[in-house]
Amino acid sequence: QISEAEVALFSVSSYACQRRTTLDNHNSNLTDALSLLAENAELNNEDGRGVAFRRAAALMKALPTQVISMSQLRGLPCLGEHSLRVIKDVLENGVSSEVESTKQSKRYKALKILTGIFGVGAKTADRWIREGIYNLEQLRHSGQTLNRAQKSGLEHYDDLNEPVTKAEADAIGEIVQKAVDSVLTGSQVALTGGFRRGKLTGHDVDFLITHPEEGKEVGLMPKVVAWLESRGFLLYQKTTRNSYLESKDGPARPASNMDRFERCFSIFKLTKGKEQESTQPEEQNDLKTKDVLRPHMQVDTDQQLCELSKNYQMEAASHKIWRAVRVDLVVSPISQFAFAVLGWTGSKLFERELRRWAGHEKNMSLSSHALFDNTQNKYLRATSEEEIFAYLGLEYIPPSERNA
Ligand code: TTP
Ligand code: MN
Ligand code: MN
Ligand code: MN
Repeated sequence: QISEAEVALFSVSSYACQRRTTLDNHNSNLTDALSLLAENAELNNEDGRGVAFRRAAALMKALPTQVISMSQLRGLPCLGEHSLRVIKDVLENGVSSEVESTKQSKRYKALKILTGIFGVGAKTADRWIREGIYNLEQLRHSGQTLNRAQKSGLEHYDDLNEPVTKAEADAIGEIVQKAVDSVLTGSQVALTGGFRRGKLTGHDVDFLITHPEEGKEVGLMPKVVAWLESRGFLLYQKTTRNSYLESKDGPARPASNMDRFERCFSIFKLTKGKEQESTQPEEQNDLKTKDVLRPHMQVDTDQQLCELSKNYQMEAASHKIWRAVRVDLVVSPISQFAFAVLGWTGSKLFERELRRWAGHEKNMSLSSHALFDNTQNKYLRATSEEEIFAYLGLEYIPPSERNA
């Protein structure tokens, strides 16, 4: 038993954008539990609950040591009744009963599997579940109409659910740089997203493309995509025009340079190993069933067949010389580049908290395009992330400490 006096109390700011959150998490038992409940809430379209659990998890990630007693949490922000109950359960019993029952639930498992398909969101997954579809096998046999993204997502399901490594992100970065150099000299490519924050793996790779001369970036995305496509680097792509002017989250803006933000959701075909210099990805080695299922093999039972099929799939996977990787490409004019870099570096909660801070504490509107001061009724120009933090009255937090 620890006495009151021995307990170390924490002092933590209430906005995640005021805190330094590295990848060094001393409370992963607690943050895993809270993150799972956040995810479950999001999968059920309960956004308010989702944010509450995300904030609680982010707060626990920012603590400098491991929490051992509830009394240490006294006075901390962001911890609601529900989150405290979950934390208490984990501290006292090693696990949270709510987390365990959620993990076991048929609905949660199905939502995870179905939203694991690129192009499938919580709403589509919910509709399928109501129609009795709980897994990929049932989906494949259901006769459901899938859109182009979902077809691609289903086809590359295993690859896309396999974490992307930093080495793979760098290899793709080289290809993107080459594409961009080829279509417009002087263009710049920046790695954003989780990899910019120092994460060792990610669910995708995010790039921001710009050109130092304002206006030169116009029309760049279709050219980059055409270059990549003609060399067989893309398994899927969907390019979207900038919709900034029509969007509700940005301030209304008269300038015309705002409708130039373009973005491309893609699936890359990444050749494994060091063959990256070759601009033409080689065709997959066709592994024939006979290589694994040799003629002399007797298959008597379903279990044997299942075992052989598993071996075959493992063999096939190990022979495959390429993998599918989700890649996000965004083109920004240089005048908005600092805002775009800040907006695309994440984490998602850090971004959400920056915008909340700007609105609630500074009467400003922050987006990935601009910062508007509602008091002075003007846009605040910036060419670096440091300037944006300064406008917001925040201490500069480097990307590696934005892992809220
Ligand atoms: P993600 O790629 O979704 O997340 P991540 O890179 O932090 O983590 P992961 O390793 O799982 O890929 O998003 C990266 C950032 O991009 C995120 O901070 C928010 C921003 N973003 C937008 O601005 N608009 C969007 O529509 C999306 C999806 C992301
Ligand atoms: Mn530490
Ligand atoms: Mn990412
Ligand atoms: Mn992304």
